[in-house]
Amino acid sequence: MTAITPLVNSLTRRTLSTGWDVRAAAGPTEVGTQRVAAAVPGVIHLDLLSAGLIPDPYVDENESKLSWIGLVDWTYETVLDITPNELASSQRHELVFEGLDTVASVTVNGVLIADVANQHRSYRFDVTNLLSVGGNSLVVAFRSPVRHANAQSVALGTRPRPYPLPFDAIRKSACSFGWDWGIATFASGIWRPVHLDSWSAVRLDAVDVHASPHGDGGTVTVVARLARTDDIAATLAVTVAGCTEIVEIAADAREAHITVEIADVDRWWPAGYGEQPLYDVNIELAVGSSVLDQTSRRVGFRTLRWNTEPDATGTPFQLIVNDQPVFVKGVNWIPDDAFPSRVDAGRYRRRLQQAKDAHLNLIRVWGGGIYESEDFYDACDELGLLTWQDFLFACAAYSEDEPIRSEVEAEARENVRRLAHRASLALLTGNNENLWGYEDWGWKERLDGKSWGSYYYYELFPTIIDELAAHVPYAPGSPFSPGGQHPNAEEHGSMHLWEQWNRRDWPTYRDHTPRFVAEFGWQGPPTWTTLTEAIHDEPLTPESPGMIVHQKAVDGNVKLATGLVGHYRVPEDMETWHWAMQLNQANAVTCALEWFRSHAPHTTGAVVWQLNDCWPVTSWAAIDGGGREKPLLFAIKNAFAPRNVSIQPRGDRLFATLTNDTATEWNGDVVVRRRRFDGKLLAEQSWSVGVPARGNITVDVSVALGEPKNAGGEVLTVEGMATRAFWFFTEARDSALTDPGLSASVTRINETAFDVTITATALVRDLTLLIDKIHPSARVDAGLVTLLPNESVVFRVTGLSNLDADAVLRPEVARSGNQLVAK
Ligand code: BMA
Repeated sequence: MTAITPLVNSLTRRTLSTGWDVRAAAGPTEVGTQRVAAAVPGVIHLDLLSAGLIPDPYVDENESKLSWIGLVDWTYETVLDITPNELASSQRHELVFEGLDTVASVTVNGVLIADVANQHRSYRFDVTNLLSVGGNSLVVAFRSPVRHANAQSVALGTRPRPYPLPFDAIRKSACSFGWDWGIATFASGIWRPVHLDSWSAVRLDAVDVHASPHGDGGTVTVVARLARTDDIAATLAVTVAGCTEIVEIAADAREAHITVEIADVDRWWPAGYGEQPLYDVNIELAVGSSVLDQTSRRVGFRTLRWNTEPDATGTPFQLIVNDQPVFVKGVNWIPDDAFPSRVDAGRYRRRLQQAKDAHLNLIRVWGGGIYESEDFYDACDELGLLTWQDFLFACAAYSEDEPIRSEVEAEARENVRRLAHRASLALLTGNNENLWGYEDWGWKERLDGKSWGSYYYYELFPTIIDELAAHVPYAPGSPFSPGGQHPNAEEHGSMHLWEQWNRRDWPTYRDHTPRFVAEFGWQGPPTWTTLTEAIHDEPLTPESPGMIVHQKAVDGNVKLATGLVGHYRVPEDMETWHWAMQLNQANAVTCALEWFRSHAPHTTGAVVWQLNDCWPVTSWAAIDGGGREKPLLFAIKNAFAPRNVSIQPRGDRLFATLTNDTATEWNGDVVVRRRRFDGKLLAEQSWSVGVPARGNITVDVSVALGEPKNAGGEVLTVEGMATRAFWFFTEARDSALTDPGLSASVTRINETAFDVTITATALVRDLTLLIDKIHPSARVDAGLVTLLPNESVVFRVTGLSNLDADAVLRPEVARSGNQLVAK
């Protein structure tokens, strides 16, 4: 028993976001050593940019002109004023860094308190004995991440990776060294908030919360780990849905457990399956009647598992939420900005809402980026977007030696803890493509016995998850096959399909019936506005200097062109080239998604590479670096509509698949018609169909329709039940598409919204409004619409205050496949 009476005032948190400056301390600085005001959280590029010392890294050829920044040591400093009362009123003062990017020493009043080198974890340092009344100097001195990574790579032994710089030898976002869609920034900075926590007696150190439903009710368990300055008895109270449970904590206890039973809870469901009720779990640590520390978590009640029970055709990878199988309509996510500190809650919310509006239900956070922020996960919980977070390892072999080994363990523990309570969290995976790389990319010879990361994926991560969050599903990698099969085996687990983009054409997606596709995709340029805001080449061509800087894929432009020529000729003028490549991107992914979806439940999900971009670039993204929607997003939206019909070839026959991703049966009549492009009906047959809830039916539609007499001038439709699919008997380039003869009328809906009705006199393929060309912030709700002669479609255009029909009808705005064919 301690005799003294400890201070029992509550923890105060002071956020240290002001008064920082930064200067070059060593290295090839091109801005001298002047002090510049620094944003915290932030990174050096953004500080130099706001000081007017560098041009925008995203524009023209600035990327390479700014690469010196990554070779410089940057020192951040501030003065922390402490009042006598502040100093005296708490027993303990701790500096909390939520994130330092990346290699830094931290000094308080001239005393070195830490050397750190991991972007992916937070730090808490006891500075009680270093602070004094008045101004206290706080210095965070970053060292060049490029030089550090190079030195580490030599010290640890260099290992196989797809890009020249050793991103694998430093615990820093891999893509900050550049990627096949990413600018290399080599940023340094205090990229997440900094606080001073002052407290006495006892505080909450780590809190693990887990919500699980059973029957109509639910259980919330809370395990709180405590930090103490004093052995003092305390109480822990947990309140959720109006129910409170309290436990006594003995004076020497370091841990407390509470279970709250709730009689009635509403289940959390993924988007498209139900609502997303969330419950606040409020946790209070008190001594007597004084609350010393408190925190909260938002949880949802759902069960979630992946079925990997081998079946007749292999090993499924099937998501089951609340006992309901879920067809995964997914996208891969990369950092939404190469400087992630400037992505705020609103931007996360907008981006994820765009995903939800495209009927997506899962977001995979790719392992070459970051552990996403609380704002990201909050939005996913609220929107019903399931999340899948990779541990941060991508496309490379990683050392298992110190100092990397301990850093990996620390970051994994912290991030498992941080994310485990999330209703949206559906999966953690060990890495991106490393298991596959080890098998197929010649690593074994290169490594010659050196470690490559298998310890992390097969031992460390499962052990940590078992200890801290046993309810969270885990797979050692993406792709991964359970049962010791080749990691990218089509019949087992998850698969990445890259041959189509890299070497084969997109109709060959139909050569594959994977159990689950976790990555596949096709490149296309950003929207015209995003492209021309960033690239000012004169002339602007696919190969002009700025365009090349903003195309990072190996042989990217060659693959774009070879991937197009089977379908459309490569246009000569830039603006038509831009449309052709965007259209081909959309068509490639449409082909794949409709095919994969038609094979449900053999195939249980498709995750498109990739939703977003981190800067303006030609890439696989559906939403570009300016946040604008590319035609690909409409391809995803159409293919993933809750109810849809598509037509595919299987063998020498054509089949229509009706897919019903709703909870009610879908009944009606569908009519199959073969028509001439001018509309004349050549053959027709109808069926009454009943598509079960969450099910598919596939119908052979070749029956009785006969062979086309003029393949390039006929089209097959399957229509009815408020949906329609088209099948063309030849590639568009070989078809008789003509000028569609478009006319338009515009109706104002409100200050910033219009309905645009477009009518086509001739058959039009993939009619799409490149609406950003009318106004940079305009948006349209649909795209890639095919119309038969004399049909109309209504587009809702928002985000602009004036719109007239002539502007919409400009050929560079109202785009179609016809424009790429018709003379
Ligand atoms: C996959 C991804 C990324 C890459 C993409 C496109 O391998 O995991 O590494 O950007 O392909 O090449």
